[in-house]
Parts: sequence; structure tokens; C-alpha cells
Amino acid sequence: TSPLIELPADPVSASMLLCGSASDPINQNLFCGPIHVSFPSGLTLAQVQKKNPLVVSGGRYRPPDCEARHRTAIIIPHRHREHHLKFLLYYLHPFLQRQQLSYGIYVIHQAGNYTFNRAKLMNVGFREAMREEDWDCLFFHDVDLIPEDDRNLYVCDANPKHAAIAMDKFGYKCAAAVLPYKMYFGGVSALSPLHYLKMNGFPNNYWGWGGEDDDIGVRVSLAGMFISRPSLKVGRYKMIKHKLDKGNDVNPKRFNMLAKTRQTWKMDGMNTVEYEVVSRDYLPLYTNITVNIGTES
Ligand code: UDH
Repeated sequence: TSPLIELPADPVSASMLLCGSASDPINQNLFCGPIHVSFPSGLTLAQVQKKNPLVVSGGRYRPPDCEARHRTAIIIPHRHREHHLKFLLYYLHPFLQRQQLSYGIYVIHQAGNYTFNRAKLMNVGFREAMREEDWDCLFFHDVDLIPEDDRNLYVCDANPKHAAIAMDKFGYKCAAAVLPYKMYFGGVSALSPLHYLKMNGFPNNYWGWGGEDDDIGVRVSLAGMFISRPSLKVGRYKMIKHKLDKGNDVNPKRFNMLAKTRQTWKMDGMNTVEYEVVSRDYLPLYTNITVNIGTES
């Protein structure tokens, strides 16, 4: 008697059970726990590709035999760090697969040689990734940080999450305690689309090294949210050693700008970001988006 038209069943949800179980949704028996991170010389992207046969064009993956409970996009700001990117992909792909996530990796590559702007690249990444899929969590991820424990879940919390809290370069002490700023939110952080839009994304006007990650931390609080953190045991990262890059000099204006975040956050961010996508390439291990983000005004 029902006049409703029957839609064809979604092949995934109809035939597949959700990954994990009610008592262990994450399926922790797939985890290795602490991961030993080293940087094998001579590693090639072709080898990384061979080790990850289920990753498809654009660096996308979904578990083959169950339906993922979480959809996570990884956003990596990038320029001239191909060597680091190779190691990150080598560790990150298997790590995300052990967590049974449906995921995609986006590398947001700043075109040209003008001063680097990490936070603006993240805004580009947010918009471009959300354009492609309805991700429920975005991980904003420096290219040189390798997670060292499987239990560091790449899913979002009820509040924005600062994942990279214990880095080898700070002796694995809590970064927020070692550094002079309590709102430290750098390295690797996770926000849902709702969190991101609530804080108007990240600032667009921090050119060069420093300040933008603290501005982001302050935005979280100004938008009425808290910073959540994994435990020190789990939020561990190894940083690939490097010097300050050419084209990313320390930003001398950072302290003055930071003092004004309260006045500027609503006027600068996702609502004002402007850029031009130069190219979008669906590579075997990631989606590369090369973008012209302009210069300092
Ligand atoms: N990045 C690039 N290319 C650049 C600059 C930055 O890809 O030329 C990206 C990359 O993802 C990197 C992130 O931006 O991981 C953050 O930049 P960073 O690694 O330079 O920042 P970090 O604070 O640098 O980790 C520490 C270097 C020592 C600086 C000492 C200054 N007093």
C-alpha cells in the first residue's frame, strides 16, 4: 500500500557490518601499540605504494571487509619537503589502516617562492577536502611529525584535539608545559568541520615561521571550546630533524599579531580566505593540490 519509491540499497551499508564491535568499536586487537620509528635510507614512494595495495588514487582508503565508523581527512601543508613526505606516508598509511578508518590524504602545496604560510594552507585544505567528501574529522598535520603509538586515534573528539603533545624534540614532555604558551596547538591537531567553522578556521595573515599555532589555540577558546589531548603515553611523535626552511623566516610580527587575536579572529579566517588552485593531482598515495595563496598585503 505504500506509494513510496524504493531506492536501490547502498551496496556498502547493505552488505557490510560496521568495523569493530559494540564493546571495542576501534578494534584494538589490530594495534601494534608503540611503533618504532626510524628513517630507512633509500626508501622510495614506489616501495610505499607497494606496501599499501589497498590505497587507491588520491591516497584514499576504506576498510575492505567492514564499514568504517569514521571518515578522516589528513591535511598536510607543504613546500620543498618531499623527503619528509615520503617518510610520513610510509608510516601514516599503515597506521590509519590499522585504525580501520575511511581516509584521504591531501597535500596542500604552496606554489612559488614567496614566504610560506602554514595556516592559510590549512584553510585551503579544509575547503578543498570538504568539497570532495563529507569528512567528519580533519587532521591538520605537519609533514615532519610521525606518530609513534597506534592508540593515538585519528578521529575527532567533542572538542578540538591537540594530538602532538609529546614530541621527541621536547624530551616527550607535555608541549603545553615545556613551551611558554598554554594554548599550544601546533604540529598535529584534529577538528570536526563544525569546530573548524565555529572558530572561523585558521588565520590567513601569518607569513613565515611562528605564531599561527598559538593564534589557533586562542581561537579555540574564544569560540567557546576547549582543547582536548590524548595521554602523554599515546600522543607521542618523532620529528624528522631539519633546519628552518628558506622562504620561512621567523615572523617578527607574530607577538603583536597574537596580542590582537581577540579583535581579529572573526574578521580573518575561513570567511575571508582567497586563493587560486593551480592544479589538483590524484597521485597513488595522496591528492596534491598546488595553490597560489598570494603574498602579504
Ligand atoms: N613547511 C613546509 N615547507 C616549508 C616550511 C614549512 O612544507 O618551507 C610545512 C611542513 O609541513 C612543516 C610545517 O610547515 O612540518 C611547519 O614548519 P616547520 O617544520 O618549519 O615548523 P617547526 O616549528 O620548525 O616544526 C622547527 C624548525 C626550527 C625553527 C627554529 C626557529 N627559532
